[in-house]
Amino acid sequence: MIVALAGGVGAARFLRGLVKLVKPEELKIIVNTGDDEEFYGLHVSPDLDIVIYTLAGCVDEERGWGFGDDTYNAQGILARLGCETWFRLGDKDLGVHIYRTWRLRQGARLSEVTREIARSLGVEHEIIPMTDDYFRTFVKTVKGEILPFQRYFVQLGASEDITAIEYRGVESAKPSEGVLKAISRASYIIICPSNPFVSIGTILALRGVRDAVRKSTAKKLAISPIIGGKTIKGPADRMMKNLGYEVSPYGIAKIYKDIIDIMVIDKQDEYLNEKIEKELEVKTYCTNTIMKNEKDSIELARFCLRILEENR
Ligand code: FO1
Repeated sequence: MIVALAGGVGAARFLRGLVKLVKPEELKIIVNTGDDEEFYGLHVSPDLDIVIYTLAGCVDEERGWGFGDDTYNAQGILARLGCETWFRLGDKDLGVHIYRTWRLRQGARLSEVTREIARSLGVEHEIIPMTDDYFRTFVKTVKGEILPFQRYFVQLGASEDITAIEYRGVESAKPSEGVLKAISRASYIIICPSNPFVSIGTILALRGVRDAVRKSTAKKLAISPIIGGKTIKGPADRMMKNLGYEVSPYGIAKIYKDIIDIMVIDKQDEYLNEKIEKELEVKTYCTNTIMKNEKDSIELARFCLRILEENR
């Protein structure tokens, strides 16, 4: 069985390839919920939705989030009513958030509701929120403001340097049911190309998770979200620089050093192979990691599965 740890767009683009090669019963996808936020009283789970919509084939391909063919009538009215609309929620997307909020208020767990949403959109692979409990990522900017992640990322456009990342709820939030067991029983663990702090770092920060990954006998592989000193999407590059890490696959390997056996990096960064292998003792492989279409995603997933098998 394979366990994948996932954030938003980068992870979803990798997973759309992986699901073409791995049967539903052989894969569990554990997704970050630190970016979750309330808008208009509705519970929005951006990374869960990004992964679900992508695997369901209904995501907006260009943006990587939201439905591809959505309209914004509800937010048009909300704007007239004087509400903030900087976080774009389409009409179809709002339908999902209304359903999620309604079911949570009925007492359902986020993991149950996620299963219902995924199934109804035709996703067969298992998508598990990292926790059913309250957990929120906050970012402290150089100006001293402490902002919820979406305010920093979307409203501010991640335009300010940060000094710290805070995980609210981390002391009490438990990994959702089955997460620790899946990690300890997995043959392979794949860390998707996601932000190491606000996507994967949140999952690993949950009680027992980093330890479970470290102790698991699975072969563990991470795909670098940093390519040629930058991220394709999101603030990982800026955050790494601000927090004192080298903005490169070497910096990523350093963050995961204790929990991975293998790093997959882009061809552009091939010159770092030796440094990662020698200094960090993490086996490193190069390939194209830029996923412009489904074919690229399948090729990268096939590459990762092949090297995991070779290293078994
Ligand atoms: N990202 C944006 O840059 N602007 C938006 O208005 C926005 C809305 C949005 C709505 C639903 C959803 O599921 C995701 C959305 N995202 C938006 C993406 C999201 O902010 C981030 O990409 C993730 O949280 C980071 O993985």
